Amino acid sequence: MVENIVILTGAGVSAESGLGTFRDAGGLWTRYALEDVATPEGFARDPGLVLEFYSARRENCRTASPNAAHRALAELESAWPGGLLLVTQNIDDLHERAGTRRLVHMHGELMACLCAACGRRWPSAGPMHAADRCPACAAAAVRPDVVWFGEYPYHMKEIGAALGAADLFVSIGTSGSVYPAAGFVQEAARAGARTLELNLDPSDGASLFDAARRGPATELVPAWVA
Ligand code: BJW
Repeated sequence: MVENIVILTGAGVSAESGLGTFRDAGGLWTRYALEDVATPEGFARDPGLVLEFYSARRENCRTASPNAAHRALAELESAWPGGLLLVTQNIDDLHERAGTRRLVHMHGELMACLCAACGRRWPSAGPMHAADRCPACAAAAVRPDVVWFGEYPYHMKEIGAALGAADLFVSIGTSGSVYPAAGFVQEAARAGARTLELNLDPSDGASLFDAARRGPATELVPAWVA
């Protein structure tokens, strides 16, 4: 019997809300070098470029709306009597805006800032500039509160505990190419969970899942939740 569910989402779940994925044709990493905009070294080299990149994504996110997949997951959460944790790799806030409450953003949040000097984090939705100062220590080291390559993702302890207790693990709209998220399917399977992938294309780890359904998230997720 399924009691505890862990759901992992990636950029594919927000694609039909108009937010670009990373590795699909025309995706963000085909237009920007990830070394320049998604690493601490890139930020140190050219903070202005990185802040421009994330300020533009804030603007896109503000004008986007949750889609049928986000809404179906929020409905599942409110109807599900057992344990449920939604782990999103996405930095957008569309799951929250659809009504999901039991979620963690393992790669951080677009609408928040982090001071690279003192570690203070605070909500912030507007454009960011290299001259912006931290409200706590006044350093001009303000960056988006997101997890770049080489940095440690957020909430790993909570995620590990949920995976260890999972009866069902469902991965939605992610290419399975970025660790540690790409390893969650194996972690859940080791704990005895059944595993299901809902994705447009087979992910890098597709063969690791017990079952898979292919198609757009706005069709697959409502059909799975129903
Ligand atoms: C649809 C659809 C539709 C489209 N419907 N589907 C082990 C082995 C090898 C390397 C490593 C390793 N461990 C760590 C590394 C290094 C590195 C890494 O993984 N590198 C790989 C490239 C190999 N990882 C890290 O550095 C991470 N930190 C770390 O590991 O710390 C140490 C540690 C070790 C062990 C435990 C714990 C910690 C940090 C990774 C940070 C990633 N950051 C980014 C940017 C965040 C900010 C931002 O958004 O700008 O996160 S990169 C980017 O990729 C973003 C995403 O969250 C992430 C995943 O992308 P996602 O969501 O899968 O998107 P896509 O575009 O790849 O795929 C979309 C999918 O959707 C496709 O499959 C489509 O088919 C599908 N799709 N439309 C349904 N309508």
